[in-house]
Amino acid sequence: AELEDRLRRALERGEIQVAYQPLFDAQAGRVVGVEALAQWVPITGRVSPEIFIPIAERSGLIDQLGMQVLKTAIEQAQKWKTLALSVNVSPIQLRNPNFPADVIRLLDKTGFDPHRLTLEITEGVLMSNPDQARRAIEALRNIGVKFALDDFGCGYASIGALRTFGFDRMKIDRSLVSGLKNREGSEVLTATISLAHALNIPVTAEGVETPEQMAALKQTGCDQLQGFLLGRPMSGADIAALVRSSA
Ligand code: G
Ligand code: G
Ligand code: MN
Ligand code: NA
Repeated sequence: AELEDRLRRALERGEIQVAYQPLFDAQAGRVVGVEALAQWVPITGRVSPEIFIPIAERSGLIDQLGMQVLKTAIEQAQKWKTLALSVNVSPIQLRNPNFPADVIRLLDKTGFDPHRLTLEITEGVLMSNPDQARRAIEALRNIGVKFALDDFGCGYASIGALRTFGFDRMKIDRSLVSGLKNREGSEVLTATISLAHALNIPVTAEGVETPEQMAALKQTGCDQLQGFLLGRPMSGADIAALVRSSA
């Protein structure tokens, strides 16, 4: 509860920051977008999102946190003109009946092009309350917002979910990418990418850490690459510099 109180105060003071990890077109090698990642760095030392996101989810703070991250990221992305923006959305947020209207209001107020925005969700949300999730996804897709199925291959994400919910992108979990080192792992990865492409869904590979992984992913026709090899989460200013240097 101590951490929860501190998180509540940090949110009130606007102390949750956002880092941006670049997303690269696999063939052209250019930066085509960023993933926004929430960061909390109190003077006592950085707290990992793997700690504070679950706290926010349990304590009812996730709606506020999620909208703060989205607003910060949109305002930042407006300075970049064309880069696509991906933002993570918690299953709890998607279950909130106000979520679609809140996002639409923010897009209206900022004038941000909905087509530049992708919301990343994990399959958990589709299991627990599929009808509510479907309504929220439909309402936002109607105005042009895209949806990515995050962490594919680590849990029980199904082919069914990919089709039924009409995802615009699949993000392959980094555990599948690290499995590339053996033959079985690389066949699973190739099959996963073929599956997405058979459904006309482009694929982003996460957790690309080595040149060998990058080469193998390009070879299999993976569309986008993300990972420490290509770029760590960084400030908005550093993204602008990276775009200038990679243009
Ligand atoms: O930044 P890092 O890789 O440590 O993030 C760890 C986890 O926290 C990832 O699963 C990521 O999706 C999640 N995460 C990061 N930022 C946000 C956010 O703004 N909202 C939600 N719901 N999850 C986030
Ligand atoms: O669950 P999600 O895909 O949103 O997680 C994003 C998290 O993955 C971020 O915390 C980010 O720091 C982390 N991440 C991004 N690239 C890499 C990578 O190449 N290796 C590892 N280990 N983590 C990564
Ligand atoms: Mn993500
Ligand atoms: Na992911």
